[in-house]
Amino acid sequence: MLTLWGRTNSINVQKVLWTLAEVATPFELVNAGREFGLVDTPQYLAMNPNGKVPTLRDGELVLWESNAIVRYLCARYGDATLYPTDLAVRADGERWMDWCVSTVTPEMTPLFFGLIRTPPEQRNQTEINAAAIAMNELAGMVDAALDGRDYLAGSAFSMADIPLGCYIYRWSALPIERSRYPNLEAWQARLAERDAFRRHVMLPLR
Ligand SMILES: N[C@@H](CCC(=O)N[C@@H](CS)C(=O)NCC(=O)O)C(=O)O
Repeated sequence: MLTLWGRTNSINVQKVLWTLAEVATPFELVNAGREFGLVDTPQYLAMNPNGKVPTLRDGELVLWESNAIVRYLCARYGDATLYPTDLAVRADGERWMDWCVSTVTPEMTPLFFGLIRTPPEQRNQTEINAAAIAMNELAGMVDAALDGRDYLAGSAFSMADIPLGCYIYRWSALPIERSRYPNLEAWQARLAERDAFRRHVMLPLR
């Protein structure tokens, strides 16, 4: 049985919970991180020296970095569309997964923490405003990429949709000004048809 360490309100853990539900693989969740602690214990640090969640164990394999876990689960337990066997389709999708970490996460982190986890009187409104403008532009790039295609890597739902799906949901639920992006909204509506997405990602922000 697989073991996942994490907490259900962590976006990086949500990616993994969503993926595990897509591949319908049983697992045990061990609460870890923030209020649950555990991540600074020697036992946990021996598995994940970052002291962060998520961490996944599958037999001998212990894995951290949420996107690496998503890729692994899709390759190991998914099918030829979830982990595309066509290398061009896979590369297309992997590009969006990497872009999510390198480009979207640095804007979404101050936005989410500033608005959801920081009391109003302690907020850095200048930082929040700048991140909101940057995120709106990035969302526009995703909207343009989705013009004429249903999913990020083409016509089928794949692992590529998971990390950005989590971030775009959060962005769309934040109390900020956003442009209307029809392709992006249609893609979100498609994701919202998936039980796994609704169960693990479409949750109140906290
Ligand atoms: N790049 C890492 C980031 C991991 C990360 O920053 N996790 C956050 C939660 S989203 C964390 O562990 N925060 C500290 C905690 O929960 O105690 C990944 O994608 O897995």
